[in-house]
Amino acid sequence: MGDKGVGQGGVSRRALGVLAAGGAIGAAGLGLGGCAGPGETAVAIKSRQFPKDFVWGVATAAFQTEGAPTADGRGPTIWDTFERLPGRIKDGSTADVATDSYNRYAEDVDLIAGAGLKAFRFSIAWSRVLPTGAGSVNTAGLDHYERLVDACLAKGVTPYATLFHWDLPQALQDKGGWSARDTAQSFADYAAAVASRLGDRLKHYITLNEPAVHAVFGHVLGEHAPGLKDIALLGPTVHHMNLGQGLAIKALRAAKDGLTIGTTQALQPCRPADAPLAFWNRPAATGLDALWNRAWLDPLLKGSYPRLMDDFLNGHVRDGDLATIRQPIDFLGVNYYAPAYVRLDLNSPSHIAPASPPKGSELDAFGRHIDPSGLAEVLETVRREYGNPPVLITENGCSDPFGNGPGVIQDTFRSQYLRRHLEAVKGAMEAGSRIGGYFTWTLVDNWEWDLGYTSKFGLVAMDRATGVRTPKASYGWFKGVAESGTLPTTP
Ligand code: IFM
Repeated sequence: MGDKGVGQGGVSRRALGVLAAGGAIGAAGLGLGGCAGPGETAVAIKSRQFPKDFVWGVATAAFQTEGAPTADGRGPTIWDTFERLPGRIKDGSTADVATDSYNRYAEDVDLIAGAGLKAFRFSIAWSRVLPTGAGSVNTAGLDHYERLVDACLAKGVTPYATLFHWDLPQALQDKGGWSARDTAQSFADYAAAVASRLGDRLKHYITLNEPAVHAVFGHVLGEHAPGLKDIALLGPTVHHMNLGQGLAIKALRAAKDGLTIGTTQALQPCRPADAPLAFWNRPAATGLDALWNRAWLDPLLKGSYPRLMDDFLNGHVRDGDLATIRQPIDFLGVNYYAPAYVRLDLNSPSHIAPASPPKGSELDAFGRHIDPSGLAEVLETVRREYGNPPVLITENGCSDPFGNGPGVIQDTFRSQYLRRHLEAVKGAMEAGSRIGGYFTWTLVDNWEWDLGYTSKFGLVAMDRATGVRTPKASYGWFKGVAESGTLPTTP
């Protein structure tokens, strides 16, 4: 594994995968197919029947699917810039076409409805609504999302819109991006513009998607846009994203009554590597937990930052900020893929270095540890330590083995992965967690950030030359679950 820490330049992509839900590591050499592994993780559940009103859905993001980067006045984003820098994207691709969903949205909605799913989580591209991130609203951009929302409603699919899924308008980045305090207010203004126009029919909002990934991978490790490697940016970026979220929640509520508003966090149990010497690595695990999980949950749900964030945040938190951030939410969105393993690295500014899962762990095609108990663990933490808020699982899924060929259509490994994680969800519900829904990642194989088109998380494969979509076996399996509300014992 890589041997450099968070906050030190040059960390390898392979090492980072275990550090972040949004990161993925190349595992071509592992000889593993998809997400299938050698065994089961025993999760005892009393019943396999989910409540009738449980929300079954699928999640996507604008930059990974829409394409059409200049259509109808869209402004450039940080990912348009980053993907063109040499060597940044594994297969040298861009998302200029992606799944062409800006044009094919109706087909996508048909696929969602055809799978018996009642909810679609997509993201709105900030730079379609405000091409330079602030200032005058681009009506044509909002027209597109109105058409998408109407298409969902016409098919009985409830739209859930994420307002920020990493595609910051480039013009805002040019003024400092999220490390600049003004971006927080611009985000709130953008949220208000969306709700004022669409709030009569778009009722469900998610403010931020996985801000930990954006802050760490984009500003400290340089693996994601905006490609910065400066640990001094961590504190201001974290705080201004939290502040922007608080201001945006207030702005949404001021713009329209009756909205349902949440946030989506990439929660990971942070585990010290190398048992039985794990005690030595425990401070690194505690440190990552503070930075990755608690720096977002604590200010929102408890009104404070973890003490371990003090040095990073010094000088950035003003009087009144914590009250602004602590807004009531209607649900907490939890994205879960794998636990993180870390070790103490005294040479790294953060003292945290990524590490491998324990020997013999079951790994997916990314080298991620397949461990549904990690999902149970984060859900229990949310229940016990954060006042048991209503939760939606807003992402969970796995990739086909790496490659540029067509998607794997007989993807039993995916159904198996989903089934095992849904068992963890059901177990958490039986233990008292207030989980109201589950969105799998994702609908159609799309553009996976720095991995380009080499990883495929979809229930549906796509021929990149023609855009033709072909449902995989997991599409039919998930449809059965959504339509019956019953979790089968197979595959
Ligand atoms: O594709 C990403 C998504 O954008 C954020 N969560 C993790 C997914 C899979 O890596």
